[in-house]
Amino acid sequence: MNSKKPLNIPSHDPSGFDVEALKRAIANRLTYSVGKDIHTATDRDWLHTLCYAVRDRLIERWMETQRSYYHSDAKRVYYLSLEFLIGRTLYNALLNMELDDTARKALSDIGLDLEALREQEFEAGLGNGGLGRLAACFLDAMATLGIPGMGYGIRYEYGMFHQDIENGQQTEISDPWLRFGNPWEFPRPEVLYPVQFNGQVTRFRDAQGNTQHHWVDTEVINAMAYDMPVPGYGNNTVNNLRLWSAKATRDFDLRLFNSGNYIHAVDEKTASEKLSKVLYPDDSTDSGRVLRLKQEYFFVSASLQDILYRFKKTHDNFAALPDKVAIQLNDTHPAIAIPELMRLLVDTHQLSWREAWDITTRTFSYTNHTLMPEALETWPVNLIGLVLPRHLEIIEEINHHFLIEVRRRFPGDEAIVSRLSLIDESNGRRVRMAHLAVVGSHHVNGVSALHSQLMRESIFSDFHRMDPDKILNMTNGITPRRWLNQANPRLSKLITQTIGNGWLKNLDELKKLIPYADDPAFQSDFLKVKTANKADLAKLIQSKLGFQVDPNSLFDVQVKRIHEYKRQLLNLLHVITRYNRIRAGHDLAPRTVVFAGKAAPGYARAKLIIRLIHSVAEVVNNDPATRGLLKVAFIPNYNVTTAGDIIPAADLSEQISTAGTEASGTGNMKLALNGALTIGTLDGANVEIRDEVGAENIFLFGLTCEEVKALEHTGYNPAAHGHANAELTQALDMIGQGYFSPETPDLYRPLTDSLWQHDPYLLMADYTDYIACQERVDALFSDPAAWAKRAILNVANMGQFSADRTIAEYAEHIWNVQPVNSCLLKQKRAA
Ligand code: 26Q
Repeated sequence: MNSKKPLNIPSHDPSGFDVEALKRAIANRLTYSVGKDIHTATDRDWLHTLCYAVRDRLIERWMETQRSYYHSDAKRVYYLSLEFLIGRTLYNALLNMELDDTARKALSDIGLDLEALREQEFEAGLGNGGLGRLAACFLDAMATLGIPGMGYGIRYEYGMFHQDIENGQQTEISDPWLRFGNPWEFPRPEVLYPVQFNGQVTRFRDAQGNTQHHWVDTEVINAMAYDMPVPGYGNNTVNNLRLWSAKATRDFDLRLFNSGNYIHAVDEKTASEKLSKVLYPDDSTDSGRVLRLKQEYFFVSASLQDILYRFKKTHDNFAALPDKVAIQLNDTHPAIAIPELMRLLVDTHQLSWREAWDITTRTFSYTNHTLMPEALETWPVNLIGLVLPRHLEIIEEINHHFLIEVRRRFPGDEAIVSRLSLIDESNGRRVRMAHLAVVGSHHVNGVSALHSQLMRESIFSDFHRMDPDKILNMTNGITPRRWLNQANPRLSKLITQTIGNGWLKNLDELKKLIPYADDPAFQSDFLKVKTANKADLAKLIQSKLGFQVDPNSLFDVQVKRIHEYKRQLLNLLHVITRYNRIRAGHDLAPRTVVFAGKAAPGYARAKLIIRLIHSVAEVVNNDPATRGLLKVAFIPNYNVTTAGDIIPAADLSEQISTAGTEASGTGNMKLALNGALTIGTLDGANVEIRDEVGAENIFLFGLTCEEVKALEHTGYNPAAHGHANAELTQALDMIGQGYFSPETPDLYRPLTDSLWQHDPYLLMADYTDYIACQERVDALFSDPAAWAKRAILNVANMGQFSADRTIAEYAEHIWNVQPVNSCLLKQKRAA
């Protein structure tokens, strides 16, 4: 092996892109990879066969892309994220390679159905929600723009839990997505890095009189790489997502096996592999578990070792690191990378502190996704001292240098020193990970214009004073390939027939639809598409929930994690108000209110909200007095796949968070891109959606962020709002007094009590305006042409929210990277 002699291997069979070639590939893969024949192959065998045949067609492009990055010595971007919410891969890969029709034909020749096979695939649900899905959209956009980007994360054995509803209540079931194997991953057993934990730091002076630090007596766990290809759309670029899996070390084996207690030894070995076992299912509260900290360091350490190994293949010192490497921290979850890079440069590679700090701060940048205090990550100093003792020393040294600078800038102001310190001394000593991330990064960004502005004014205002150029805005975006082309084939086809397919790579081309907004023929085609999508969703609701909904009713959709600040309860107060009005004889337009979303398993109030939605649905859906004018459907297990089923069928998109709480939102963009009108507050990216589509094409209501602030200042009295509105009182009384839970009348009292007494998210203050706004929605919906016009204008003006735009901004303003064109392969394929 590995002889210096040139190897002599014939070139591999070319992987053809026509129907006959794909059929032969399927035959080969069924036999030689799956090991079955047509008599024994199960549906899953056929799925895996097809995945392998498709994957084969990615591999040459993948290797060629990686070779071109290497040969051009291009600057690379590494996106470090504890979450990648990828979803299913098969159809995405087919569409991005423009192989969907070929595959459909090849399969149908064989006697198989592509759509049926697609449904068999498990989704890679390695994320909680917005932040994880954003990472997946960014990978798609980087590949599509030809940017040398790579994702690093954890190959969780169990992704986001599966949500079941039993008696109206959420139960969590584990998600063993790898049980039948993952045809998209390439295990790289040779890419294995040791990661240390615990132990202690020893110090000594070397011959030059410098203090050296050794981190010793550690427990070591190996990180093994698994690679997943990330195809760009129609450009032959295939980037890489590298996920780490924990493996016990050999050393571990020998040490323990020799101790004579074989069973105990195997137990210990398994324990060390539990690091990559499961994704933490909390999306807004810090769970504070040691295992979570270990997960963070585990994947950060392996990723940095890998990044430095790749860099050193073409460089013999680290001075050029910031010119060749940009590392983006997706929230603070990977922020421990900052002291880790310092440790590698100073302790392992003997750079001076000054040189190392200069390199580190020119390499990292950090994205903040929340302002909510309970979601800001902090770790007890003692815990870090135990698990990562050398990192704690480095964090303290970073803080020491930083606070000297703070004191120099603000002489005599000890208050600002304690506010800015990386260590919070106020309740036990805790490391503020966000401060570490800000201090160690050259740029920090928020995810919508409003959010970035609030960062400057609130949590990072002192940092902003120190360095006004550090905080940037990079408004989030979504990939139109998955969220329009893949999720909504009917609308995609109509758009492409009308304006060509340039929108897939340049979403601004949707503006060409503007002249059609007033065209009755186009309006009618547009409404037909929407109705067909709604009929599909109605079928899904019938099969999953067992009742009928009317595809001609207005589909009112709120899909997102269940959280008090997102105010699913406010939506429900409208549902109840509507129910009461119908019972009182009002003639209201038919509505189907669709909810979907998961609650964190430990978030009791969010779970109670899910239960209340089901209780209300039970009453409303079965009361003949509603005359079929109102239905409530909670679709279980919201994930990337069900999002793709629901979003294309929405007429109305509920984006109703309390102003100032939702950093950006991305579901708002997905729904508008699919022709839903937004009802929303001026929060997160809703503000920019309004700017793009025009205030006349969006339903805005509620307090603005300034008004919220003012109210909190003057004192807020929720009960006053309650007493001032009889319908609100009535709805709250029904919830609180057991109208929807006659067997347990007090069940929902905690929800209503909290609204009357505290109402931290100001539902009571926004209720009246919300109801009035819903009346405007009804009025417009009664005029289909007027509605269609506004929905078309929403689609036409969504170009700004392509993840391609977002990534182009990061590339220019934060990463300083350029696209690399893999010309070689293009020439080869053209020939
Ligand atoms: C932290 C510590 C311990 C365990 C878990 C966590 C944790 C995990 C996930 C904290 C937060 C998250 C996820 C946050 C998230 O999804 N935020 C959303 O990010 C989107 C993308 O920027 C925004 O559009 C949303 O507004 C924001 O809520």
